[in-house]
Amino acid sequence: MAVLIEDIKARQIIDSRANPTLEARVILNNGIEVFASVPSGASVGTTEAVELRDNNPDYLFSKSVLKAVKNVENIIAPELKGLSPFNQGLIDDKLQKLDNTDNFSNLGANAALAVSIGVCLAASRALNLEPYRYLGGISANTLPIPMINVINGGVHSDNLLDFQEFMIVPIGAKSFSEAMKMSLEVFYHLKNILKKKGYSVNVGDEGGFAPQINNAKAALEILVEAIENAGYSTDEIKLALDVAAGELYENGKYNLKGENKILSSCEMIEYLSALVREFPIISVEDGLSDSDFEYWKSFTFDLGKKSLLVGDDLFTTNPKLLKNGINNKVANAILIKPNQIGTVTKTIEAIQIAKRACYKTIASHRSGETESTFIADLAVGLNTGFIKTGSLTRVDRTAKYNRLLYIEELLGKNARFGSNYI
Ligand code: 2PG
Ligand code: MG
Repeated sequence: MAVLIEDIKARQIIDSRANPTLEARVILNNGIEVFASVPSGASVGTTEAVELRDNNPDYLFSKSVLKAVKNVENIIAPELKGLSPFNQGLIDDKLQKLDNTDNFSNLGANAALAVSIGVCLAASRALNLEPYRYLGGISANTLPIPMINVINGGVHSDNLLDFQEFMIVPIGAKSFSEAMKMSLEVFYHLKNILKKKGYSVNVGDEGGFAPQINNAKAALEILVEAIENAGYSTDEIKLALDVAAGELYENGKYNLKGENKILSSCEMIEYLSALVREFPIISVEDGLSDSDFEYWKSFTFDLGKKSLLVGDDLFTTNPKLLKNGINNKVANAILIKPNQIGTVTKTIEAIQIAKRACYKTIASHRSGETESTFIADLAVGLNTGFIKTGSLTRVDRTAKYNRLLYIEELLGKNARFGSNYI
């Protein structure tokens, strides 16, 4: 009997920030049923695929996703019923055609992606394969290097830090589990340092601490201290930043309110370059705004040899925007967020384009998450090299790390770790 999609259901569930989000349930004719839910961002790139919300002010602050739920059940499901779940490309193409726009502004990227991931998971289950194996085949053996967001700022917290994420990157680890162990140790030491200095150790949206520090340099100094107190050197554990500069960009300038600085594009480049010179930073994400494209060229020219320059809002996982960036020698790495583009197929295309151009790839969560572990499998399946999925607290974040620990165990002695390859 051929394995076919029998039905697709959807419902509204709750994300880690108490916002509604969407979960699809894909049912196959052999009795297999899988769930797939989608995350949601707070710092959203202007070119992201559209997350459909109901905008009904009388219900859940306009944030409900009941229209998207209906779109799955009334528009998408009837078209996909009877199709093979193994033809991901055809299904994703159908989703795009049904929507009839590039950015899913009709059906909603939340509706489309939940279905797209659901079909992928159902297909892997039908073949009795783990999702990473289904996605990547026999060569999918490499665990990504985690970029762990231990201090939250920007729109992910209510402190005064202008930059959104301060991450530790345990590149000296020999394995993914060792990377987790090293990072946990730094996390405990960071907590102690913050406590001693009288800061709050409550956490922000992505599970990192959100102390009332008001400048990047002070946060970076504390991170270096935590790494050293944990007994590691800054050769073994590096730092990464997500500036999320689009959130700071006002009238052609970067307004760093916490630091009380208003910087031109050139000054912002100089400021970030100085931080990279002073601290063991190996990656700077969205160091400039996505609307500051011309200066991205000088930024890449100046800093691209010393650091990963990661395009998140800059590329929004969009193959066309990435190609344009590559042609213009802008950035040298891309953040991969499936919900920015709306389908598994387009997500994979973006990863492949990046790799062909020698751009590094980082599989990423969103600041509003669910218990889904799909990006962990995506990172191994597509060998992204890196993953960014928040801190070491909050189950919405640790679910992904725990899934990677399990994949490492499944791979046994075949398991490889990204840092051996950078
Ligand atoms: C980012 C992400 C994830 P958000 O900017 O990289 O950390 O945040 O989901 O809010 O866009
Ligand atoms: Mg970002």
